[in-house]
Amino acid sequence: QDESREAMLAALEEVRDQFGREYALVINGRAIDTSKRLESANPSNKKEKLGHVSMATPAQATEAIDAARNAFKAWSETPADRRAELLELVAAEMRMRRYELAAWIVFEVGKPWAEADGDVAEAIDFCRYYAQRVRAMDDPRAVNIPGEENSYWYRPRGVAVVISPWNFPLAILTGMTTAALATGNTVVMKPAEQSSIIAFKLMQIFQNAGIPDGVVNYLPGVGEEVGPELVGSPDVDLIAFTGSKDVGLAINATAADTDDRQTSVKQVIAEMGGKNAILIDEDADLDEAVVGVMESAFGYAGQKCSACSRAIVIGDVYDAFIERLVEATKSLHIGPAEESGTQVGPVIDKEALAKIQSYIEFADEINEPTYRADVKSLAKQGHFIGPHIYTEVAPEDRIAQEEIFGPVLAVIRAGDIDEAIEIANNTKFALTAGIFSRSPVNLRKAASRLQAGNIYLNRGITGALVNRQPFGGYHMSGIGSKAGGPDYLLQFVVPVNVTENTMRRG
Ligand code: TXE
Repeated sequence: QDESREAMLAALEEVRDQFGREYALVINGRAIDTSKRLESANPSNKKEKLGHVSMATPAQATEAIDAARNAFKAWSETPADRRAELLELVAAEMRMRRYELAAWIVFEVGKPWAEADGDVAEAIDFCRYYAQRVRAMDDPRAVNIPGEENSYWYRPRGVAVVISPWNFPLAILTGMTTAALATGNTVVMKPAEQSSIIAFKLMQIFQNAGIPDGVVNYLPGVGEEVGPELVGSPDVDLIAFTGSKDVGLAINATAADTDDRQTSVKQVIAEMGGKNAILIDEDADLDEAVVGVMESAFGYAGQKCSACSRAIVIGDVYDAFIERLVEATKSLHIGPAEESGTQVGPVIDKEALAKIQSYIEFADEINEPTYRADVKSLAKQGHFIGPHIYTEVAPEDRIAQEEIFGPVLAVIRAGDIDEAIEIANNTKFALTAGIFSRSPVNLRKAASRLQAGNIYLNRGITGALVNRQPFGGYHMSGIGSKAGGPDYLLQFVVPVNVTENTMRRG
């Protein structure tokens, strides 16, 4: 414990010494500066500038796609075992640089220590798991029937564009990119503007591992500016996106627009938002429920797609639950992400802060929150807004329907388990859900009827371990199968069946 604390403190200092540097695009292994630069800032301390990142132009997006296209043949013919080996080298370097990478996540996206460390750990898990899966896919299963041999082969789709969000700046970018690379595709990475330096560190690690030039390209840029070229280009075969519903739907529409330039129908994988509910019934262990709801709602200031933004309380435990939840929330330590004791840090930037505040102003008009943390002093130095708990919320209220992506929890009453499940299912999202109960009947009803891709019984609803809880939802929460699961890689390839008449075998 002390050792990792010392290591983290040292890493934070080392990373501070690196502030102020310039970061260029990397296309075909070459660093390319551009005239437009974005300054990356520390959300915990607005005055602290972390560095300048070149922003790509649409023409450079085309260049990056061409580089990936030119590198595709050799990479797709690289044996799966070699591709897997390179990903394992990537994982090894991440493990060696674990504290440095976590420190960058603390500074660039305001994630407290433990969660930043978890982000790095998840990135390592993705590399190792996809390396293992692609090896398993590589031996074509021969399904023999007399006189015939059938075998299954996988072809990579081609050039993949990966567009990632800032809230899991290393894990999600790594997961989507290594899934594409493991299966023989080549990649253009377009990281979120707010986490481009972390993405640069990942690019460095890919290069250090020996992934050939052009196989993966680093294209920081403003989504609205380079997005149309990245998504519309006829030389792009797959788009893997994680981010907001609105952008995901726009990408899906552009990708479907197959004018006569297109050479393939693009595969789109989109992980989008959530409006996730935890149910608490009369048989719940209230202390467990309070911790589970609080951590899922206010961890990383509620900036997780899997976060709990609705607590649906059944029957007469409602008052007891709220009383304990408010007491526990009051004890949360709110502060700069770089301080070891911080449990709730800032939100990502002033635009996010303004969006959350507009929801709070709207909610205050209906009823004052039962609890509102006071962060006045912190708000002078960073983008801080503390946990808010609204009670007696109507299921159709905006704060119970729309994704706020901040530390705002709506508590809703329900008469019984059936009504609670109906309320939980009544949003356009279907990402995560949970229940705290010791009633086998209610647990079974929740597991069989809640509409969500990931359901948790008697524990928090964030945190999906790679290979244990493949992650992803449906309805407006996503398109495609579950990251970190066995089927995920199948979206990046085309299965090919080969049938041989063995009677003719020489
Ligand atoms: O999203 P944005 P953010 C969701 C989360 C929230 C949102 C927050 O619920 O709604 O993402 O992340 C690029 N064409 N999830 O603000 O704005 C942009 O540059 C092409 C759910 O980052 O959608 C960035 O790289 N690209 C998820 C990326 O899209 C465009 C987990 C995401 O930006 C673009 C994490 C355009 N027109 C966050 N406009 C899950 N379900 O797992 C922007 N971008």
